[in-house]
Amino acid sequence: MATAVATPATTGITIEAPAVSAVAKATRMRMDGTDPKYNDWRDDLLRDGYAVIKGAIPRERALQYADKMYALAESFGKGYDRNDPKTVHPDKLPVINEKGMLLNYGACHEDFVWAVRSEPGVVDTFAQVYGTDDLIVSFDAINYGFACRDNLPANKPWPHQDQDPDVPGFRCLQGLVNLLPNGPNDGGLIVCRGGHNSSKQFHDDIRGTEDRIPAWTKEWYGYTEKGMKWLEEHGHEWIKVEAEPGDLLLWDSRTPHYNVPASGKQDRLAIYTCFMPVADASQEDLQRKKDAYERRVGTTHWPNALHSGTNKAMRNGQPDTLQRDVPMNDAKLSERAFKLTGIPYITAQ
Ligand SMILES: O=C(O)CCC(=O)C(=O)O
Ligand SMILES: [Fe+2]
Repeated sequence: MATAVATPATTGITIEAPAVSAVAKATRMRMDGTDPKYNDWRDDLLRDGYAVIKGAIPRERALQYADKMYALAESFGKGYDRNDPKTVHPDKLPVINEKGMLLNYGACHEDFVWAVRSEPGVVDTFAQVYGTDDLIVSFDAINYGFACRDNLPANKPWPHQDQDPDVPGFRCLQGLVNLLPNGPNDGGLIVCRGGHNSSKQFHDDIRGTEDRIPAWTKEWYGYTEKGMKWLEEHGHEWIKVEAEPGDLLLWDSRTPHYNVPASGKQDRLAIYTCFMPVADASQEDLQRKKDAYERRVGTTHWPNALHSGTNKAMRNGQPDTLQRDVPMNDAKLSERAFKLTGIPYITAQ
């Protein structure tokens, strides 16, 4: 089947990422039970496996990014209109999975997505965790958690961790920037409090005793009913994280989590932002990352581009009638944002 290629508009307003401020860097967090007390959100992260950094992006700017994100969904011209809840329908939207993720169409390289990734309050938070400014960022999805869900496929619970269960210890810190008011009924991230600290014990207990949920990558593990029971028996509670526009949510990749659908009238819009020190990536990783960047495709949340995606959107097993190989508004990267692609750290050509 032939597919029409939508020509992205080039007249959109380009958001340039603000400059990153200099922050006093602590040493790298150890995340292994030997960290000192920090008297800030880092203590929450260590204790609970997740933390909320309030106002990482100023509220007004977060709302502007939300506006851009709505405009992107409308730009496909399929009929979605943010002011008409009836248009929250798969036929009127680009391909968005039941979990709310827009994975194709170059969306993860839109200017506003890069602007969010390179917001000083976001980058500096990760710099504080890792004790370095030399960081790379994932080219991860953006999430439309629509409130009016009558015509959308169900988003059933998918408790998981985004880390190989056979490789214990802290390896990756995941993040998302929340763009709209996000209360108890507004959908979004739900985490199993303290699950990161029980992770090794959990996997040692459960390994080989259950039928594993199939995973497409080693860096993913799905919690079965048996696993969920274990977490409950070990005193872990599931917490729906609440946030304001501009808050940054962080979680340890060992912490069990998933997202829940909205049940009220408020949409949930989020942009995943996951960073790691460039020193933790190999030159091969950086080459793969460069390739993903140049093709404007996505990655998973792993910033070392372990896997990269495709911009080819598939709808019900067929290529979508609308395709975009490049973003509607390609980002003009600041020097700091460009460093986050990892490209300047490639030594061999
Ligand atoms: O949307 C969320 O809050 C969580 C998403 C998530 O768990 C993932 O992308 O792996
Ligand atoms: Fe996840």
